[in-house]
Amino acid sequence: MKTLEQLDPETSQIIADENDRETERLQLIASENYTSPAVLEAQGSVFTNKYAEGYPGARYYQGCGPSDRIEQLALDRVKTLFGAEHANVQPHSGSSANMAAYLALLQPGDTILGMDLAAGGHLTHGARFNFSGKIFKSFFYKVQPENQRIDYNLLAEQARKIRPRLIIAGASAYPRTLDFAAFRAICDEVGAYLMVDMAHIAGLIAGGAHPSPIPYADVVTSTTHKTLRGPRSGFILCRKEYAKAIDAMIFPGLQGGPLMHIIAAKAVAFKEAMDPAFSTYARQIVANARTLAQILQDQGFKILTDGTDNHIVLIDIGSMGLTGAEAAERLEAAGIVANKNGIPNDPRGPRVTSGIRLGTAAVTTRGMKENEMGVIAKFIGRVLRGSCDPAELDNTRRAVAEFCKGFPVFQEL
Ligand code: DSN
Repeated sequence: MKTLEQLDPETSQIIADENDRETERLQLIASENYTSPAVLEAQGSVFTNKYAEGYPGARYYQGCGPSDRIEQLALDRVKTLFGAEHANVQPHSGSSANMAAYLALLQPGDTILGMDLAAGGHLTHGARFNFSGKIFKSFFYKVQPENQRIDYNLLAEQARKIRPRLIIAGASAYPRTLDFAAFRAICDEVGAYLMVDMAHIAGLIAGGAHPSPIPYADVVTSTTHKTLRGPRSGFILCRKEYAKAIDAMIFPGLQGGPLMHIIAAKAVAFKEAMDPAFSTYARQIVANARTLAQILQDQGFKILTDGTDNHIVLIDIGSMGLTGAEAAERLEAAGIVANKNGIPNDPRGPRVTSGIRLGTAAVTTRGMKENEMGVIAKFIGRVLRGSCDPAELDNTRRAVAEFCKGFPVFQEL
C-alpha cells in the first residue's frame, strides 16, 4: 500500500500494526476469519465509487452496467452454492439482513421466538435492548441445564403456548448441530415462519460440514465473514414467494445504495466457497474444533455440551475460579485472541461472564490441523492453569508468535 504510506503514514502504520497483530497471534474468535487476497482486492476496488440504488436491470442511477453484472454474478453464485430459489446480496450486515427478514414477513407487535442470548442466541433474535425486541414481542427458548443443548420437545411445548408468527433457528454460541427438520415441524404445527440465521455456520453448510437449512426454512439470513471467509457483510436467501417482499424491504425499505465493492468481494468469496477445496476446509474446521475440545477436556477444562459439532468450543471457565473477562485478557497478553462469553444460567453479567468462546475457522485458514490443535490447547492450558505473571505471559506470547510463523495467513488451501 505504497500510496497510502506516502499520503497518510499514520493510517498506514495502524493498518500495518493490525496486520502484525493478525499474523503473530492465534486468532480464535469464533466469528472471525481471514479473507483471501482476492477478496481484499475486490473489496478495495473502484466499485467503492459507485451508487447503484435498485437491483440489476432496474437501477435509479445511470452507469450501472458493471454494477449489474457484478451483482448478478454474486446472486447466481450464492444461489448455486446453497441451492436457494432467491437471494439478496445487498444487506450490509447480518443485523440488517435479520431486520429485513422480520419486517418483510411480520407486522410490528407480532410475536417471535428465538434463542435466549444467555443460552447462545444473538442480539437480533429478540433481545429487549435491540430493535428486534423493541419492534416485536419476543420470547426465548433456552438450552437444557444438564447438557446445554436445545430440547426440541420443550421448544415445541413452548411454541404451542406462545403461538409465535416466526421462530428463529440460529445462534452465536451453540456448539451443536441445529436440527432444522425439527424446527420446521414445530413451525408447521403452530403456523409460524421459520427463519434460519446461519451466520456462524454458513461456511460449514457451504462445505457440507453441517446440514443445510434451505429445504426447511422460509428465509435464511447470514453474514459473509465468519466460517464463509468473505468480506464483512450479509445476505438473504428465501423461497420465491417471499422474494418481492424481501427485496423491497432491503431497498428501499431499509437501505439506500448497496456497497458495490463489498458485493464484488462477496462474488469472489462465493466462487471460493464453490471450490471443492472449500469442502475440505469446512470439514477440517470441525475436525480441529473437535480435537481442541477433546484435548482441553482431557486437560481438565469443563467444555460445554462435552464437545462440539461445529467450529465453536465453549469453556466454562468460572468452574476454575476465573471470570471470562480475566481469562480473555490473560489469553490476549499471551498472544491468544478469544472472547469472554456468557454461559447458560451465568451468574455473572455480560461484561464479566463465566465462559470463553473459541473458534477454529481462522486457524484452519492458516493451514493448522489436529496436531496444531494440541499445541494450541497446551498454550491455553499454560495460560489459564498456570501463572498470570506478566513476564510469563509475555514468554508465551513470544512462543505463540514463533509457532504462528510456520502458518502464513495467506496460502493456497
Ligand atoms: N458478534 C458476532 C459474534 O461474535 O458471534 C455475531 O454477530
